Amino acid sequence: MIKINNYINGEFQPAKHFLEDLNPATGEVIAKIPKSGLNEVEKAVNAADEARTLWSNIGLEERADWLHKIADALEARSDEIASLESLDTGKPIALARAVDASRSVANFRFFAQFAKEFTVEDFEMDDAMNHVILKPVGIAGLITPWNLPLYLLSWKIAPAIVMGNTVVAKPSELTPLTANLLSEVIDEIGLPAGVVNIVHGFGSEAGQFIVENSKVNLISFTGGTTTGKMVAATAAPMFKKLSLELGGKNATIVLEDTDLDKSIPEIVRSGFMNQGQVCLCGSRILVSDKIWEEFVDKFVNHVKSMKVGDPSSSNSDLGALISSSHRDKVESYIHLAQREGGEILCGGKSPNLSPPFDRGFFLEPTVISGLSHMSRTATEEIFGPVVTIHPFKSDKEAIEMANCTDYGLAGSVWTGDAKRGKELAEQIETGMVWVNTWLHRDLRVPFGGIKNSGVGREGGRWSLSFFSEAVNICVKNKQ
Ligand code: TXE
Repeated sequence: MIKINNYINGEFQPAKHFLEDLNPATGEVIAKIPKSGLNEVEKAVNAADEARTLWSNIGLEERADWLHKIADALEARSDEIASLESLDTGKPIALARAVDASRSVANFRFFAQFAKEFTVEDFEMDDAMNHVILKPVGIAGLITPWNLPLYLLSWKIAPAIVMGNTVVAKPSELTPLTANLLSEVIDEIGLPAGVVNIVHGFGSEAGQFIVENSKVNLISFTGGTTTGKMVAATAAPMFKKLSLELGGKNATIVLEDTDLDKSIPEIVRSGFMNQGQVCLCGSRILVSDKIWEEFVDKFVNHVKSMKVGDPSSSNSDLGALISSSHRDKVESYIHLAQREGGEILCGGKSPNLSPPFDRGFFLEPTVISGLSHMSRTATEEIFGPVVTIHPFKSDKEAIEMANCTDYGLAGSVWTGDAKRGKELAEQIETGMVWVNTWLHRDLRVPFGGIKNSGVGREGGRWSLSFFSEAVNICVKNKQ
């Protein structure tokens, strides 16, 4: 049994009460984590407050060096990050290695380098010069979800601290283990006390207290749209800087001229990566009626060939969902789809696995057709291994269907004609669209959504701008 503590002011501090953390693949308790309340959050905020002056004064170059030290120490523990992430989330180990472990290191390295090269323009007038400088915002409250735990935590901590802010972070109570590893790394390398404070616990308690705290100047939140609304309602009247990365119901548009043999493996990946628990997953597949039968046949065969099981096995393509209640929610959408007239083409139930995995929260990858594109199943975020497929007759109809939900996070277009793909992509109302690829990430580009998928952009200069205050100093040439 792992027992973890909060990391506050450069020390591991126990809380009065603890929560249990489960292995989603077996249902077993694997760790006890602090159930932090107001007291713990206030201690963390005070530590972050005390560290502010020192941290903002040491300068960007030195802060960037600290990011490299964190990256080096994380990289040395990459295998451990992958194992802990797989254990805690139920995701396949190969995925945890390729995506979670490597991106967590890359996030620190990227922002260390990018911040050093980042320049802000000066604006010349006839009789004066405007100098724009970037100052730290202050204390950053960072709240992250369970689907990509260290990947998303590092995506926020790295730009926050390199720009001179100090941090109070709350990882998801469902997946605290790699945040604890990050606390160990930060402690090991001797990052000045109070710069990064990590507080564990429930969102409605520790998370809410961070958002409510008047000393916390900025909130960066990734999670569900309903929680995002609550976070915004608390933070907005206090005029905190706010970035919200929320849910999605992303369309995958497959045109008649696409090479199906090349694109289907990628479209399957976009639907089912991490058991469909990625906000960018393409969970609504819109297919040209000219290739409908061939697509459905090949796509379903590919999905049926995927193996669900032990996340620590390199043979598993899909692992477990995050929790029993989350699997119930996903299953309730499969039942809803049947009531809405959908036909389950494959999956739809829990697989038969041998002990101890028979107690885990597994679900077969599920493909549903025959639903209206306006049905609840096809427009609400399910966040599981469930995709719906729908035929369309024209490009215009594909765009109308793609834009029919309240979400606006991402999407993809698959075609043999990249120019046509880009033209269609421009008409999709989301923050990000891929053409003939999916989740192909350049960390310099803007990341974020519109409509109910969130507010603001992170990534590259958008992160650096969000985690700083731009101040203009206008100097007149002569008195
Ligand atoms: O997210 P929550 P959950 C979506 C997905 C999923 C749904 C719920 O649809 O089914 O969200 O997932 C903290 N004040 N996404 O329940 O509750 C919480 O402790 C401050 C999409 O995990 O939004 C956790 O640290 N914080 C998403 C974080 O918020 C609060 C990824 C996210 O939890 C809080 C995950 C409060 N009042 C789920 N309440 C994506 N876009 O990637 C909770 N939290």
